[in-house]
Amino acid sequence: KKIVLSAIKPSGEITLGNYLGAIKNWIGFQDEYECFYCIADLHAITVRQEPRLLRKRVLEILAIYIASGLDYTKSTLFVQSHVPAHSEASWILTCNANMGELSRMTQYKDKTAKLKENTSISAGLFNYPVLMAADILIYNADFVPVGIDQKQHVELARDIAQRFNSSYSDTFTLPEAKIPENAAKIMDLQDPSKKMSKSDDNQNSYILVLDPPDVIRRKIGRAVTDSVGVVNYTDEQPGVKNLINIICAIKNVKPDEVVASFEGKGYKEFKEYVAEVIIEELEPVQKKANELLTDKSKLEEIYTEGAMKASYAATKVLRKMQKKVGLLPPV
Ligand code: AQP
Repeated sequence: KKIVLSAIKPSGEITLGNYLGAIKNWIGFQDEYECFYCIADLHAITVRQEPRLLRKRVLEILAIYIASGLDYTKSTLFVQSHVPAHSEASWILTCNANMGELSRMTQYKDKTAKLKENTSISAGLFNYPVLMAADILIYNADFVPVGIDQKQHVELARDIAQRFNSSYSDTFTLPEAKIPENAAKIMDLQDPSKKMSKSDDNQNSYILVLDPPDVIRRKIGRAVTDSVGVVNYTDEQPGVKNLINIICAIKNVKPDEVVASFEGKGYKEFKEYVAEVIIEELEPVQKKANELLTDKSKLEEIYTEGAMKASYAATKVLRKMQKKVGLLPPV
């Protein structure tokens, strides 16, 4: 079986962007591939987190994973920091990555540009893609389902893998990004020129998977549109285009069909429809996730089992890496 790995970092609560761009697409891989789905808490701490909130979110994400249809009896669901091989492999790969390629990463450039002046930038943020390369390579993942925003990082993982393979000897599978057609990128509701992000300061810019229906209606109602007043699918109307993309990703329909069904109708009606589509999609997920969150011991059981399975796979590759670079066998 081919291997799939993907992750979400608990740097905020899970957004509709994460759900449509990532989780929803992961579900279909479970029968065909051996899947590892991770909660990347070590990636989250590249930016300062409130410790109590971080712990809470990790459990929430696990609950959302399961509630969305990830099956822990088929796939390995685990927390990154529970598998020390990620950190260990990351160091070895850091020594095989170079400053130049890391400086070219657009996510790093965007994130640092967004930080307020005089905020110090952690070396972890710079090294983020190397840790991600470790996440991918220690499972010998063939496919990494991600949104388009993460494609560059997967390509870097591939470059690092190729370099390591040719400097030492064949060690890693070369991973490929798998980008969903429909939901490649969900945009910010307040500024549709940038992607929807869970760590945004403005709560109106995103829909959270656990947002109650009235909050979803309010946020969609406030979503920025334009003065054209006609539902069209065009780059000139990025706000409306984004809402159409959301519908298409959820309902699996084509933009033209959505446009046709709103001919002669205004934005108010259109937005009400968008909100109902989102609510209908998220309600069952919320119900199941909230149920799971009432029994923390079951979630602990699931992530403990996941950590064991993931460690088993990852440690095998890590040992190879250690040996090839010349470290003594572990004692
Ligand atoms: N807006 C989006 N549309 C589609 N897919 C998205 N993803 C993130 N935002 C969107 C996909 O979700 C997966 C997990 O992402 P992540 O949490 O590891 O990192 P991120 O891409 O940096 O996510 P955020 O929400 O923007 O977090 P912050 O604000 O903390 O940086 C990835 O597959 C990503 O493509």
